[in-house]
Amino acid sequence: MNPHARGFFLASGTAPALGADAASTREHSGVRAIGPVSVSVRERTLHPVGPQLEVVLGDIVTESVDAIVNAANPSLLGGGGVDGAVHRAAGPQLLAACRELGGCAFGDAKATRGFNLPARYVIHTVGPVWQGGRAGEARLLANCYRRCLEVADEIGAATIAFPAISTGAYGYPANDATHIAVGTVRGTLSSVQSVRFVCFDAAVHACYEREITT
Ligand code: AR6
Repeated sequence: MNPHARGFFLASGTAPALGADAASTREHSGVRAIGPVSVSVRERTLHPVGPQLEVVLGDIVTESVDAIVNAANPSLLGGGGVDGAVHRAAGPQLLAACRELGGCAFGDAKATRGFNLPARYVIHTVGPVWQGGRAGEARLLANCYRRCLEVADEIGAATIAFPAISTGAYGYPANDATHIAVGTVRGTLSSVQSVRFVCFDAAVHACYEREITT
């Protein structure tokens, strides 16, 4: 049967030339007809597992996503950088909500509502302080991204925006941090559909652009 006559599409997303022979199309490695267009099929062999990734330059507090991630400290009671911006934009109720959480360990993550932010939730995570790279910093940073995605699943957040955790006051080299951020998000199974990496400066943005296209 000619799949195109029945409104079939190719899982690779590549439209065949009109009139292409269906049998020869099936013979192309990695390309096969998988069903009518009205049916949504997730083909693991053809669609990489994981959310859609985007890199943007901007201020994370303006992001209209289900959850933004805050690069916090273990007290969860505010600070500078992203943390300061998030608390200012969310308003004083955020601090009150954070007090209820009783702090957060390095590499862990906890959620609050977003209050005055466009984002519905804030996922607070605590990245490692850079100490030269031999104090388990890479593992802790990967844990942050993994835990944020787990928490996003728990609260039903399908769209999420991350800052470049630990690359500011905590001193993590941006190149290495970016590699861990993108690699961990790509390698973590979750229900999150869209991840935006929001960079505040051009140098970090360039790192992400490079990383995401490799
Ligand atoms: N939106 C997006 N990214 C931002 C923003 C913003 N509004 N502001 C800064 N960045 P940092 P850390 C970038 O220092 O290194 C706080 O005091 C920034 O350019 O916010 O994890 C906490 O309370 C950098 O690339 O977080 C902790 O004590 C990245 O976000 C400590 O800083 C992270 O910078 C956490 O340090």
